[in-house]
Amino acid sequence: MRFASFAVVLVLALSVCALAVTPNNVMPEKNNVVHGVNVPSGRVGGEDIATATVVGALPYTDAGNTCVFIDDYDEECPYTGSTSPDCVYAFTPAADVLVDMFLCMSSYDTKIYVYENAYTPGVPFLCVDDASACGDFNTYLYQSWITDAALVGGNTYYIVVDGYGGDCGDYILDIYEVEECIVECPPDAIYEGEPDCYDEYNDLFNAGCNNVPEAYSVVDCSNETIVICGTTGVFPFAGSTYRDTDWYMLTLDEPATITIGAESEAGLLLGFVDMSAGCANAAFYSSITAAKCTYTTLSYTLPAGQSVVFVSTDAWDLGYVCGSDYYLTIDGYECTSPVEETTWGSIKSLYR
Ligand SMILES: [Ca+2]
Ligand SMILES: [Ca+2]
Ligand SMILES: [Ca+2]
Ligand SMILES: [Ca+2]
Repeated sequence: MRFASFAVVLVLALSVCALAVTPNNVMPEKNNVVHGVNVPSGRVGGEDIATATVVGALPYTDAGNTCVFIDDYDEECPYTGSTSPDCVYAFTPAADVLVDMFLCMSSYDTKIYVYENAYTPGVPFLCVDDASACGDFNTYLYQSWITDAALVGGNTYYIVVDGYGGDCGDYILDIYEVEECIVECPPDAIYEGEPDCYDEYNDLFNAGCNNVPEAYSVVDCSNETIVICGTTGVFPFAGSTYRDTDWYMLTLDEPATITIGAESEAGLLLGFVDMSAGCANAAFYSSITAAKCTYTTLSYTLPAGQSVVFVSTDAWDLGYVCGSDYYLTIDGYECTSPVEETTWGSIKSLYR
């Protein structure tokens, strides 16, 4: 996978400002700020798997400070080499259940991972270090959020609250049941046509400025309302974490207010990209995030010329599995007839 120079510029910019919203596809470099050791306020979770604190009924919440514990474990997702102290919870659901494990309200750079029934170092059942969607709830300091964990009744899940790099501090752990989110493709929709991503997927399909040569899905303007069904997701590629980015090209003869809307099985980033200077300055005019299973719209008055409607996940969260379905609606994108748009005066001028 090769990148246009624009992507490199963005990565450099992101290392300074990790929260900038961009149409980039590769996870930005993490800045190595450790958020300081907080004053230990208590010892709540268990020290290790053998002494794990038992989680009872859901919803469950607990809070404490990891600095008072010992560093027993670490897992890579995708950062390794952490020396952070950790504590452990154990949960044995009576029946199959879909849950979120939420550390967003914590005050340091957390990491969370889960073992199923046994300690399996190197191959955790689930692992999340940074969930940028936490930024919707708290000052984002790289906290963690496991979404849609499918737990099997009767199995025991060891949930490790850990940290990045060596960081530790106050945490709040919430575990709660969630409903499965399934997005159906509306009737009469057209299909994106990109295969579902997978581990080591090389996204050459409608990857826009994130690939050389550039690639776009060209939107047909002949339908009044356009509905496109596509898929997205997050995947490892060449040692980094990537997301499937989908770039839908619009070409306007004159400025027009376009309304886009989308609903997805993953958290989405949705927006209009300025393509007036090509990929060299591709950046959002306007963007919005859409929580999973929540139809969300955005309007913007685009100038004449080319612009892109961008769809991707809102974070480099491997919990956003490849093949997460979405549908995208585009309203206000109409073909303009050259005859209608041409004044009588200018037509006469053609025959002078
Ligand atoms: Ca650790
Ligand atoms: Ca983290
Ligand atoms: Ca796609
Ligand atoms: Ca794509």
